[in-house]
Amino acid sequence: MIEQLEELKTRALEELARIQDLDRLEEWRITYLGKRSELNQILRGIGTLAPADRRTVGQIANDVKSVLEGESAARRAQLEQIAREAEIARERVDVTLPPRPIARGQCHPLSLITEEIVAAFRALGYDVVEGPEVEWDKYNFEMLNIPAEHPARDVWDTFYVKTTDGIPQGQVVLRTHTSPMQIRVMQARRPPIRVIVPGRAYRYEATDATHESEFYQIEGLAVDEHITMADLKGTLTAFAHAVFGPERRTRFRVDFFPFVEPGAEMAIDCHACRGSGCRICKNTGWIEIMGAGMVHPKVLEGVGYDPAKYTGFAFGMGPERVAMLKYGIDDIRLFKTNDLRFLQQFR
Ligand code: YSA
Repeated sequence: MIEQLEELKTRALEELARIQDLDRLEEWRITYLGKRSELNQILRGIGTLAPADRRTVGQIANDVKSVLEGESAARRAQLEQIAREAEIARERVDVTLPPRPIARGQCHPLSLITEEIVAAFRALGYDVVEGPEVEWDKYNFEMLNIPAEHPARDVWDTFYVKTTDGIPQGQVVLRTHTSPMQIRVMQARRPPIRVIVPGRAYRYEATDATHESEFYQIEGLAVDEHITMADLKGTLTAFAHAVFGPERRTRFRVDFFPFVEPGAEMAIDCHACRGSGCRICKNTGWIEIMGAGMVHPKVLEGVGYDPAKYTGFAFGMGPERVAMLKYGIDDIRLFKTNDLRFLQQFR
């Protein structure tokens, strides 16, 4: 039996030395150390031996068992280490490879120009407010001194919104300009007021290179005691210098809007030809950029302000047109076609 144990030990250790993977090692364990292994049978049979042999054989059998257990544990540790190293080698990442470029989004040119215009007015102390695009006729026209049937309504080709819930037809419009926000702001606040209102406006107009039926406007309003036309000119000239450059000259000429008196149109000298006349300025040397004026006393009265105490100025411009002038874009429709070759030029 002692010989059998020695032979078993030698055989098991030789086999163990040849094992190269963990599955095979498990098979080996079952064969040599498992419940039904030869060694286990010997151990179980020890009780049947003569008492004198029992001790010696038991001692040797237990030694064989602990040698096999120790050696197989060492082999297992070795094989696990090899497997780990192989896995690490398989998953190796070459950190020196250049990364794939990340596609970055960017702001739309209209967002950029709007931010630039808004920043110019913020620097002058203006708040930014926004208002509804679906508007009451009362704010879009009536309270801006444009009563029903007034010929000035023809200037704004209006989309009327179908109404329900007992609201009479013709009372709700898609705002044709951002000017109704003048009324909403004056009703909600008391002077001094200085606000700038970017937002969408809608007109029932045929689309061409300079017109869309859905476009943006940026409205401005300042109301306080002692505001004069000089404040209007100073403010709008500061804006033109901030957005178009400090060397720009400005020109104010009389214009008519029912909600201002006097009304003005503001132009800047053409940046392309420096005022000498070219295709962009239609040979006039000047480019018109916005409507403006002193808030009409009737408009002030309409919101409960005393025109003897308060005066103010207002203005409205189209950021698409400002962007077109600044960047030399010749068709307003380019802003909406989503052509990346166009959009990626503005960062
Ligand atoms: C005037 C005086 C004030 O005290 C305050 C505001 C105004 C502006 C007035 N509410 C208004 O809407 N004037 S406007 O009809 O001449 O439009 C102003 C600007 O909006 C235009 O200069 C143009 O840049 C832009 N715009 C108008 N219709 C457009 C358009 N842009 C693109 N497509 C259209 N269909």
